[in-house]
Amino acid sequence: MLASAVDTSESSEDPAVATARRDLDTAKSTLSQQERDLTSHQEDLTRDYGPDEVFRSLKDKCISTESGEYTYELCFMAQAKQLPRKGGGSTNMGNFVRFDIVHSDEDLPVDGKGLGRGPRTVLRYEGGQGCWNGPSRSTTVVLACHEDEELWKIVEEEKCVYRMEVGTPAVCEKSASGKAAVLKDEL
Ligand code: MAN
Repeated sequence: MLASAVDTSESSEDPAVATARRDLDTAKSTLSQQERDLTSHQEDLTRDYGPDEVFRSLKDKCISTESGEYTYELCFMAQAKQLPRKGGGSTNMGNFVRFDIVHSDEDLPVDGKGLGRGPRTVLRYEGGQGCWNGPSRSTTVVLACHEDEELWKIVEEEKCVYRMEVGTPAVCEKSASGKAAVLKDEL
């Protein structure tokens, strides 16, 4: 009896089957990536980006400034941090929890980098790193109209309770032409 000329071992899979198997693997990984993207877009749509979604443009944006021994970093709708200038680990000053409004009653400095008078939008950050013998760190970020994002001022009002003053075009009133206009203080 003649030996069969056909090799039936698995290693010599028909090339068409091997191609189909590869295509299937690629399609599966594309599908799972798209499922992850879908979940993240769905989550994004249910998040609060404030009145008229004006804060959507600030998503994933961070600004920072140096003050005392720290660099302070603020990521809009995310987290506020203290980074020691000498190096070392950062301290979480709170995670964004909600929008709020406070009434400001201050003279505007000559350079315009301040809160002025009137209702001002606030971003509240809570549940940061625990303070020794105290509460977990929290930060109130008061926003005022400015041509770009700038962290003007940072104060620790009480131990582990911080307040930042920040300029951003996101809170400027729209003029008739739809362009951002600097808010004028009313007496
Ligand atoms: C660190 C900083 C300070 C804070 C103290 C509290 O040094 O987060 O802002 O006052 O811890 O122990």
